[in-house]
Amino acid sequence: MATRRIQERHGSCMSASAQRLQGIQLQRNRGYGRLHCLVQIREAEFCVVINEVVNKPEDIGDTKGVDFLELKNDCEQSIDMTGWVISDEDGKEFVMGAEGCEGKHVIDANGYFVFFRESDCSFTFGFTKNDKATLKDGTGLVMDETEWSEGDADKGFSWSRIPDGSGPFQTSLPTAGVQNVAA
Ligand SMILES: [Ca+2]
Repeated sequence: MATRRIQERHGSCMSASAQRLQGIQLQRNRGYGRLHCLVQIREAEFCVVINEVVNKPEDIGDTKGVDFLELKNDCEQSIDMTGWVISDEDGKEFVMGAEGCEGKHVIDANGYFVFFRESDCSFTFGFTKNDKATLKDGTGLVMDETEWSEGDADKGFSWSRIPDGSGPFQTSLPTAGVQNVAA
């Protein structure tokens, strides 16, 4: 599975736009250049995961009772997620960096990025008690996905990775923009 995804990524890398390849220096030696590009893309894109989802919120701090989805970047470089997509089980989609939101979806190195439902430049569809969140990059490849059912994240709780970025999803306490906390 891992090999297949890397090969797909290689192909998308070689056909990507100049903007997408910003910061990547292809070498004159084509063989080396392809390898270099492959490594950079993989490093950049597998850094970001879905870290937390809240679908039946209560007013907690600044979250004000809205669904939210938190991404986590586990790498030492910021990543421009323009063109990336968040969707739910029904296939409703939100595309980052669309008109009016250019440059607003950059996740800091080792940082969090939180989308509050119906905030500026965020998703507008709602997550339900039985649902799924998917994160895709600009080429349509799935970066991360999580699915939950009733009882996993009841009102007042969230569905998040413990520990952040790498652990399995479990019932947790809502922690928008900060480290996850088990329930
Ligand atoms: Ca969190």
